[in-house]
Amino acid sequence: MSWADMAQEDELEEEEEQEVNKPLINGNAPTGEVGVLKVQQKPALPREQRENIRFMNVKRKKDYICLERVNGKFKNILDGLELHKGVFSAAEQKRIVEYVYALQKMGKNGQLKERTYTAPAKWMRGKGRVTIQFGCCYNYATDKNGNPAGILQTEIVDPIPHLFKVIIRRLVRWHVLPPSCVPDSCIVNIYEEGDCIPPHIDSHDFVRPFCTVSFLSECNIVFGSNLKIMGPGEFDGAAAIPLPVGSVLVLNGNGADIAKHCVPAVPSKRISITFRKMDETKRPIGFVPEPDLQGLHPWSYEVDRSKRLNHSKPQQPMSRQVVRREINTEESRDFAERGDIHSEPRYPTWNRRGPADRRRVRVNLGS
Ligand SMILES: O=C(O)CCC(=O)C(=O)O
Repeated sequence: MSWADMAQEDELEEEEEQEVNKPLINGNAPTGEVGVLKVQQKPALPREQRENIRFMNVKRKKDYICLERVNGKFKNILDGLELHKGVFSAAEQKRIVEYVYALQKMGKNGQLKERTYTAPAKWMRGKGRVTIQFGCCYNYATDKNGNPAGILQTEIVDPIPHLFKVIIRRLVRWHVLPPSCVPDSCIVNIYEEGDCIPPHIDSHDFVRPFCTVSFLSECNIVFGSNLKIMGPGEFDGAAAIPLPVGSVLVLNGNGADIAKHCVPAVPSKRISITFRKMDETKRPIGFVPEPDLQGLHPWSYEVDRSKRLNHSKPQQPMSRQVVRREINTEESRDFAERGDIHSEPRYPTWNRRGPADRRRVRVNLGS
């Protein structure tokens, strides 16, 4: 990784450091004046080691089960889903949300390309949400011009913003998305209270897996081979998965292709960003892949563990890269043996939460 790349990766963490280093204001100072209590120290560990620790602490759930009869056979319709919790810290979420608001403002002011920003013409419960698309223009359903659902290859939208590329790089480095599936498009969904996304299966103009990152408030995403519309923004399905803020839901396998998914009318404002890689034959005409999203590699767990143990030693970016490459070779062998390119240490099984959302769905698969 070059110094320039390291500087970019720093960006999400920078916000966190600023929060930690903020002076604490003492409103009860004896003179009635505002006093500074103390200035907190910079975190003792270098940034990279802090990031390693956070990476190692991501909680991953990959064992979702919900059996439904599909074409006469029982299938686990949630097979292939993964929830990665704690991928973005509170400070990082704040930074991303503020950036989304800035984009929304630009969209409203006509400062983004016409098809980048879309807002419902008139707000009605259960009728859509604000969307901001980058990389490609995507139609969820056949539009009024008769264009079918999928990527509109002749429409132009803005390219993926820098901050979202920083997010993408983390998703690959932290083993959330495989390096074979580096997203080259994304869609920001801004849900006001009562907004929803109706039942759908993502178009195969996008390869699998793809993922969605959650911000601002937790809500359920509902899955089922047959999702019923119960009312405006109300849907009934076989399974509901709570999406905590700062988490990433990865959709693959049956969870992406057999089960439909939807987000029923949200109880409070929420933002999600869905990251997807386009099928190369479906890219917009003239699309040029982003050079700074090429050649990304997941971190090696082995190197990270040994670095943590040796964190008193000075870090040399060049030698680090060499070591990582060597260990990565072993790691790939290890992964190949287990037949799991998306592998990681095993985590204890999560506690199951009771069926909290019985009214709408039969199973709630919270942690
Ligand atoms: O908001 C979400 O979490 C889901 C978004 C989604 O399904 C989509 O963008 O296709």
